[in-house]
Amino acid sequence: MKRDMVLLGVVLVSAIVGVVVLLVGRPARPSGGGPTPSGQEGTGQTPKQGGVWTPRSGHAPKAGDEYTNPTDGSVLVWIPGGDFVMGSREGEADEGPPSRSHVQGFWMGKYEVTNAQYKRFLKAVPYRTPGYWDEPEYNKDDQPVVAIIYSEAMAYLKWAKLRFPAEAEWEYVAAGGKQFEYPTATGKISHDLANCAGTGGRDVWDGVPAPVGSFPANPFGIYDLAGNAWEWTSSIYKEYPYSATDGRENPDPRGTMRVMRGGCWHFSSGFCRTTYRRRIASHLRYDYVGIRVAVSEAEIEGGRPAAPEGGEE
Ligand SMILES: [Ca+2]
Repeated sequence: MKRDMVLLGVVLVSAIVGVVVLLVGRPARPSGGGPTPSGQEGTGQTPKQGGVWTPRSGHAPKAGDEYTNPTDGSVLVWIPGGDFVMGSREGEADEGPPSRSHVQGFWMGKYEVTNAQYKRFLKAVPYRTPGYWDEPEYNKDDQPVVAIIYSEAMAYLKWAKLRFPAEAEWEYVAAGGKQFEYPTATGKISHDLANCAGTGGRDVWDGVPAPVGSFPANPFGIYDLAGNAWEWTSSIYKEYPYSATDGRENPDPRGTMRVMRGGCWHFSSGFCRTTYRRRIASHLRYDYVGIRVAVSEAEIEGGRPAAPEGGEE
């Protein structure tokens, strides 16, 4: 069990008083993790299957269709666009005011990016290894890659020809089309539904990340939005209402506070709430922060241009 109680104390106190400044990063340790050819394999229940889609399918993807990104092996699920209410009046002050938001259809990673995938990246692009890369609690192929800073995650995404989900995209999927309070299979939270701090039920991972896909998928067929690795988004932390065009989607990683979503194995389940926003400085490295991928159809080589706004569904 990897617990830095001082760090945990600092972080929890920060959360409680609302001074959410994550001051203490953990440095990466040098290592020489070898590459493996394995792709992305979940170990949990199989969700409802869509079809297999490729840019050569000759038709628009449908909800639940799966596309496998050839570079990194990420399986992505087609999320049909739609409207939803982003934010909440009942959570922290920065979760409101709630506002109606539109999300274009896009592809979202079915699982968190795994260590096996990150090994493929490191084999292709010599790069700094993540923190804890040599430690068996963290470095199994089917665990999510963690302890990477924002710019390292961006380097992975550039190589993979993918991107982060924006905060609005993440929350739209997390709500499950049903305004779920928690981004799980049922909208509730328990150790049968997510890997959060502590154990119980299906959650047998005490203080470590679980293999991706160890819990049931959400209604869109996406795993581990709640818990396991906390997930970087592309969005700079700013007040609501969310607007993709007000500068918060500027990709320059320098000196920014980004939003991460979904809670993690290291924190209690309340942090997994669908609308909970966690700000994190882009240079910080934590052993509970990982990568969720996304891509628009138009960003895939051979994919179709984006549908005009409002004319998609
Ligand atoms: Ca997660």
